[in-house]
Amino acid sequence: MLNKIKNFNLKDFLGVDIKNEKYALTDDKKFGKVALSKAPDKWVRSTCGYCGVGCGLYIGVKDAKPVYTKGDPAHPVNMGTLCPKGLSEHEMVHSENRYTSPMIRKNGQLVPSSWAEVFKTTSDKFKDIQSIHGNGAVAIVSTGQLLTEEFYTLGKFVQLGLKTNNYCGNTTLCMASAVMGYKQTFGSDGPLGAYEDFSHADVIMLIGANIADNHPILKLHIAKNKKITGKKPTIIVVDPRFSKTANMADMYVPINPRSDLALMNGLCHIILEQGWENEKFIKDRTSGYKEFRKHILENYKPQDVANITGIDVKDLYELARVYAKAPKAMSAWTMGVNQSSIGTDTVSSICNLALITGNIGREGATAFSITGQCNAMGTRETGFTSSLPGYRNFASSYDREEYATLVNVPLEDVPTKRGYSYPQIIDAIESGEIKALWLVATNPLVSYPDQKKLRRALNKLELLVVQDAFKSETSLKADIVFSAATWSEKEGTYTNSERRCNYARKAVEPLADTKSDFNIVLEFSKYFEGVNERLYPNWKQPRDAFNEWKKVSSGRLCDYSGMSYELIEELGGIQWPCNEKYPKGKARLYDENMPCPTQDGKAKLLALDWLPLSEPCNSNFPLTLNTGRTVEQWHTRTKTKTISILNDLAPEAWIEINPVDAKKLEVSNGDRIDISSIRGRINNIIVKESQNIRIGSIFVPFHYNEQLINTITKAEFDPKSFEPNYKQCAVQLHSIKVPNGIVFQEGEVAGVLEHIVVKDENNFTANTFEKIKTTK
Ligand SMILES: Nc1nc2c(c(=O)[nH]1)N[C@H]1C(S)=C(S)[C@@H](COP(=O)(O)OP(=O)(O)OC[C@H]3O[C@@H](n4cnc5c(=O)[nH]c(N)nc54)[C@H](O)[C@@H]3O)O[C@H]1N2
Ligand SMILES: Nc1nc2c(c(=O)[nH]1)N[C@H]1C(S)=C(S)[C@@H](COP(=O)(O)OP(=O)(O)OC[C@H]3O[C@@H](n4cnc5c(=O)[nH]c(N)nc54)[C@H](O)[C@@H]3O)O[C@H]1N2
Ligand code: SF4
Ligand SMILES: [Mo]
Repeated sequence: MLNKIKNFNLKDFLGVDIKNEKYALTDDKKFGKVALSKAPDKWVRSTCGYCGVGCGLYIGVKDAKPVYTKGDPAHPVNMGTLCPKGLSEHEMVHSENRYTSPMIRKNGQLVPSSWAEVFKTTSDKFKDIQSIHGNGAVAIVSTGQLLTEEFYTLGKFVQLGLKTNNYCGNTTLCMASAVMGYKQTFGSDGPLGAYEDFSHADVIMLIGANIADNHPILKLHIAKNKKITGKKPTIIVVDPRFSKTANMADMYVPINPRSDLALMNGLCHIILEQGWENEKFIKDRTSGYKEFRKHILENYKPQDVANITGIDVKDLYELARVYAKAPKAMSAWTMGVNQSSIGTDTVSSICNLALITGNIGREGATAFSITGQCNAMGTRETGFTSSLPGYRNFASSYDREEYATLVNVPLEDVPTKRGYSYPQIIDAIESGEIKALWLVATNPLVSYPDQKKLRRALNKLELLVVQDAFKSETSLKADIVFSAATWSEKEGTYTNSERRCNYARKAVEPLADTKSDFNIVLEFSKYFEGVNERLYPNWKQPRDAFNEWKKVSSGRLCDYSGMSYELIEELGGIQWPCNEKYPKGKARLYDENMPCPTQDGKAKLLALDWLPLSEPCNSNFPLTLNTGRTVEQWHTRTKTKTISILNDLAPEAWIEINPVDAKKLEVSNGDRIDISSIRGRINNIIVKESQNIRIGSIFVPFHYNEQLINTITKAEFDPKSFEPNYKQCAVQLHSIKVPNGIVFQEGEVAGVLEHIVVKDENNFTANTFEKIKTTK
């Protein structure tokens, strides 16, 4: 790869004479491929700020504004390519939806203010509340979308400055189950694999991950596989919905909603029964095998698993054979797995399957959690939410002492336990225990489940502070807005799904009276006596935070000590750990030479159980609601709704519904219907008939405030990770002709796809979808 990078001619690609071909800024104006009026004055090398893939790009700047983005051909993640969001990213920076100054609520109206006024008002109120109700009465919820330097600086301020441990992030809505699953299996968080595993695996099993829409650039690494291995990998897609990604599959597994844990246990059962396991690997590298084996053989018999998952016994055998017999098999998952009330255990069950077949720590053999936001990893590592910085354990006095010494704070300042998680914070606001909430780069009034409960809680707050770059639904309800700078206006690092730390250069100055999140925290801390001097001695720029983070992470699993901004740029990002032993980083964790961070250095095989849905369909709410994303929109659309090339393609929400169910409602494509659950109702959503969705299920994207699907989703959380069960709840649909919705006949249940679908030769057989039926 490095050779390829060196040989690549950037000049030909960009059509500009870049002075330093490796990672240059240029002010050359000769642009062959760009209209002269749009030709940037300079190109600045940076990183995409949307998703966890972490693509390298160049930002074209003209008249001090970002006007262009181009994929960085020298970057090993995307090799010059960008997805539609990356390609239009410059457009959001100057959208009309940006804040241009801090805001304060006066006489019920949000009006422009000064930094001095918002900092003074907020700090006075925080101090007031903390002196009356205790430090914990101020809570903070942040995000996976700041730079690592910003997370580290913010976390330090919250825990060691404000001294509240009621600190969590929107990552709890997203990656928390992967974190806790990795922790309980391997002893620490940390995605095991690398993107190049997609290029080397014989079998790639994607579970609840619709990469075609949500991580499109990963497909490039799958596309390289045939070139490298000489044959096409077998792609297995496990998803109750025939997603765009399922179109790429050789084997599509139409699993019943949220039955993945049972599927994994069932596959393990067959593998153990058939003797297909890797005995040596199990003996040398895992613990807990005896108990695990007994549990699986006794409780997950193929017929029982078939009943739970809706996958035929013979198909289960075929799937187990294909995975177990592959020299290199990898699994990768995202929200179809994490966002469940048994998400943590489902993650560990995927790891169990990889462990008993020895598919860990080798090229092409891994159990890989794909991250969502651009810097979900950064916040996981720098910590202060579910762990102390550097994956240190709150409960370990050694870890606390080491951290206190490294950053020169009194030991008693370091929290001894995790505070409330995100949903617990919302509960504590509702019960009156928490009085002030500071939200940083997250928009819960669209993204949080069970909006009625959330709104009840937010109404009880004495102070809501929102730090956002855009006019989000939540910031418009705030008492105070800290107007943030955003991507391209600030400098620092993002760490992607494969633990690759990428450098994002600042290309332009922050818009109007906005400040980078780093500067906001640094300056706000000055309003608390002695805090700035104590926590940030002589800090002026993100590099100061990065240097401390290098020190704090040194010797830990997520070791950044060998990195520098310069080396990161030179190598096209660096995968941690990076230290004396691995000066250029390390592609994958837990290979033969790297024990797991458990007591015995081995990974744990865990005996885990599937649980049925807590809200199964019933006669009033006979359908299962699945929610998720589309390629054109980003989350709550603060960044994408003003970009016409994206928004025009997906301007409003829709209900994806099987034609059989549409017929029952007497509706067809383009009609509008209502949707309800026990928690609420939303009106007038457009119908999109599709064979891709099974009978008895519907899919609605969650991006749209105008058709707010989180009014309907359930506030049910995984007890280990606190992640919401966003992907399944019971709903009804109402059309004009059938206002009371679908009624099932006596004994009739929602249908399933009859068989696992295997691609013959090049394509799915034409009758694939004829197999969809309603079972009686
Ligand atoms: N365009 C775009 N890209 C994004 C984002 C975005 O908003 N827009 N967001 C980013 C973020 S933060 C994240 S977290 C990722 C999310 O990326 P993904 O996880 O790929 O996204 P989702 O659409 O939420 O859900 C993935 C799939 O899970 C399936 N699913 C539902 N229930 C089940 C189940 O019970 N079992 C299985 N196996 N599958 C199930 C759904 O049908 C869906 O196809 O995307 C990132 N990339
Ligand atoms: N029903 C349902 N709900 C879901 C999901 C689902 O699949 N189904 N997925 C969940 C998941 S995985 C996620 S990650 C969440 C995402 O949910 P949110 O975190 O609420 O989504 P975003 O729209 O990304 O919010 C980020 C906010 O940060 C602001 N922002 C952008 N750049 C900056 C910056 O540089 N600084 C600051 N201070 N602010 C900035 C944006 O304007 C935006 O308001 O949604 C969750 N909600
Ligand atoms: S795949 Fe993700 S990181 Fe890459 S360009 Fe698209 S949004 Fe940006
Ligand atoms: Mo996410």
